Amino acid sequence: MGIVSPGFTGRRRGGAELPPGQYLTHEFPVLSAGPTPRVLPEHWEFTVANEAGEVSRWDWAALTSLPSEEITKDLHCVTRWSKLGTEWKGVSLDVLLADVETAADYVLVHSYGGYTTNLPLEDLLDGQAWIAYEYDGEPLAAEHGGPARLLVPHLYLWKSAKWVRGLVLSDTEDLGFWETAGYHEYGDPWKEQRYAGD
Ligand SMILES: Nc1nc2c(c(=O)[nH]1)N[C@H]1C(S)=C(S)[C@@H](COP(=O)(O)O)O[C@H]1N2
Ligand SMILES: [Mo]
Repeated sequence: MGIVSPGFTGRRRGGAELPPGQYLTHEFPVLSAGPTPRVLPEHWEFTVANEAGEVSRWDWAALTSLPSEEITKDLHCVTRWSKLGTEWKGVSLDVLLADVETAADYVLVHSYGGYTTNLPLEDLLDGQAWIAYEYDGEPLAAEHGGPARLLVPHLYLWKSAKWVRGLVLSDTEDLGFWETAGYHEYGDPWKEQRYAGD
């Protein structure tokens, strides 16, 4: 005879509940819409352009000399896998955007290789997003976005642009690669915002 807990609906593991429609994996699948760009750290740069077109730049030495954080986060991919407790090191977007003058509401994230994704600027602030360059204590592997990727784990993982090269801040919302193809413009896994209109 099984024991059924009344009212139990979420699947729990280590106290964490999975968002609706997700399953747990211990793998770290690679999902890339094209070939893996090979960007050497010495050729890497990250730029932020504000709505006035003013550009701030960081090369690899500048990025890695900024204060970094070690963070542990759950990842939720729209293809339904979730991976819990992943460990990263990176620089908070709060640090990178501190001196950027802007009143913009939206961001289009650009990657080496041409991938783009959009999100509200406020979702990059207040300890919600990082430019991550280590995974599990090692330099971030190229197939997972190395040398550095955006990590914005409270949204579906397609928002976490691998091989990130810059942000363009804007008063209007321009859609990125998957958002243009019919995926949700925001992508909250807890609200199951997979496709436009969800
Ligand atoms: N530049 C770039 N970033 C990207 C993608 C991509 O194709 N290109 N795929 C996105 C998608 S759909 C997912 S699920 C995650 C996968 O990250 P992973 O390959 O490290 O698991 O990267 C996201 N970031
Ligand atoms: Mo994805």
